[in-house]
Order: sequence, then C-alpha cells, then structure tokens
Amino acid sequence: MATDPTAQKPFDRLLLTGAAGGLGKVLRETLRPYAKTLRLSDIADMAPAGSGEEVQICDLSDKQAVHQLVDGVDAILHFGGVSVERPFEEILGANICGVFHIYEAARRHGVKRIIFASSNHVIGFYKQDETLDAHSPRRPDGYYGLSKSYGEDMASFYFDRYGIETVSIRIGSSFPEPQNRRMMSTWLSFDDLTQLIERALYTPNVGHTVVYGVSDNKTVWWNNHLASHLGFTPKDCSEVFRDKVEAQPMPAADDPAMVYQGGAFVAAGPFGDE
Ligand code: NAI
Ligand code: 15L
Repeated sequence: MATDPTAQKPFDRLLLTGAAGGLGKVLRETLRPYAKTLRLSDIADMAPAGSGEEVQICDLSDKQAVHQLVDGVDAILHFGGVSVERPFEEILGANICGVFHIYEAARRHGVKRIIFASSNHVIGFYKQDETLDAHSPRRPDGYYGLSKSYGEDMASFYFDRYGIETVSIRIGSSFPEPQNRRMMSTWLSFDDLTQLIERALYTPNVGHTVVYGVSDNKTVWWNNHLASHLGFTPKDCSEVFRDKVEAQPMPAADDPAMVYQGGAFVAAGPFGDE
C-alpha cells in the first residue's frame, strides 16, 4: 500500500537533477507532494520556478557548481546526465565525473539519501531469455551502461564508507508507452516510476539497494526479490499496447533488438574511427 504523501513529508527540500529531461518533466509534477520544496536542476533551460520550486542551472561536470547545488537539500534524485550511448568523452563529464560530484557534495552537505537513475544497460548484454536479479553479474552494453555501473559502485562505496544510502533504480524503458517489441518487457509507466521513487524515499534502512524499474508486464526479465523490502508493487502492464506495438514490422530474429536485453544499445558505436 503506497504511503499517503500528504500525511508526512520526510524531506523539506528534494533535489532533482535532469529536470529538463523527459522523466524530469514528469517527476517535476508527480514529486510535488513529497517535499516542501523541489529544487530542479539541469544544464538546459527549464520552465521558471513555480510555488514550492527552485530552479538552478548546473553542469554536473562542474564540481563547484554541484557543491553549491546540493547545499541545503535533504535528499537527491539524480536523473541528470547523458541518457543514451555516446562517445566516451561525452559520458565522462556528465555521468562519471557528474555522479562523483553528486556523492562528494552529498557527503560534504550531510545528505543521507540518494535515488540514482541507473539503467538496464548495466546488464544489456544478457539475452532476452535470461532472468536476472540484483546479484547477477553486470554486463554493460556500452560506455553509457558502464557509466551507470560506475554510478552503482559509487553508491555502494559511499554507503559502506559514509553511510549515505542509495536506491539505484535500473530503469527499463520509461516512456508514455512501449515503442517496440522489446519495450513490451522493459516498459515502466510513469505512475509506477513515481511509486517506486516514493518507496525509495520512504523505506528506512535501504543501504544500497538495486531495484529494476519495470512495470507489471506479462513477460519480464528481471526479478526484484532482493528489493522486496521496498514494497514496490507495479500496477501497470504493457499488454494494453500490444496490438499497436505488434502492428510494427517484425525485426529479423538476429536483430539485437530481439536478442539482447539492452536491444540496439549493444550495437552502438564504435565512435571515433573516422
Ligand atoms: P533525458 O536525456 O531526457 O534527460 C537527461 C537530462 O540530463 C537532460 O535534460 C539533459 O539536459 C541533462 N544533462 C545532460 N548532461 C548534463 C550535464 N552535464 N549537466 C547537467 N545536466 C545534464 O533522459 P530521461 O529519459 O529523462 O532519463 C532520465 C535519467 O534516467 C537519465 O539519467 C537516464 O540515463 C535514466 N534512464 C532513463 C530511462 C528511460 O527509459 N527514460 C531508462 C534508463 C535510465
Ligand atoms: C535507457 O537507459 C535510456 O536512457 C532510454 O532512453 C531508453 O533507451 C532505455 O534505456 C531503454 O533501454 O529502452
């Protein structure tokens, strides 16, 4: 049973990075009940601050700027960064230096809880007929997946060393609806994402918990038994979109989108050979 967010607000000020992005725009609306103040940040422009909001432009690769950004917040939802496969140099500043800056700033400013937007691409090289849990060895499918894997290790280290707790959400595909056959398995509705974030914020003693962010789809590749303490019970299911998705041409059986959990990401790159 989801906690009534209006009954208690455990956090005065929540920081959301990546607030100008696809998920950030959604969470800007749905996270409103969970804090007195939402601090919204991105490198890109955002809509001006409304009631109960603060807007702060910040490049995650800028250590000093991130330290200023984190000053005064109680918990962080780290959704900012490069969200697709790109050359390593682009991933390095935003995702790898960026996640380090966020954790160091959290340590210095006494932040005790982080929700990290990890990705299914930390395990993207598994085949679609395999079922994984949070202890399955990671098999990143590119520099982007590697950066999320590094972020999870950063979370683990900062818990062991400094007691900063993190829920790393390995988000599947969080869009208004599944866009292809693969996403029939990986889809995470916005409502289920919001519920999962609520559980990640409210559940005590999470240590470093890894949870797969996926809706209650008919066929899923990920088992969340190791994150059962969160009490995440997804409500939505991709089946309602099946006819629409299956009206698309069928890809070849050996297309990465049909073979690997990470889909087309496994075949992106190499970059910089030209
Ligand atoms: P998005 O690309 O729409 O949003 C990411 C935001 O990060 C953008 O607004 C961008 O301007 C910002 N950003 C990029 N570089 C930055 C930098 N150096 N400093 C500050 N901000 C920077 O991605 P989306 O779909 O909203 O995803 C949000 C997060 O969730 C990302 O971390 C992504 O990796 C993760 N995720 C999303 C999934 C999805 O299905 N939407 C699946 C798995 C993970
Ligand atoms: C991700 O990690 C990306 O951020 C998102 O744009 C989707 O491509 C998603 O994974 C996916 O695997 O569908």
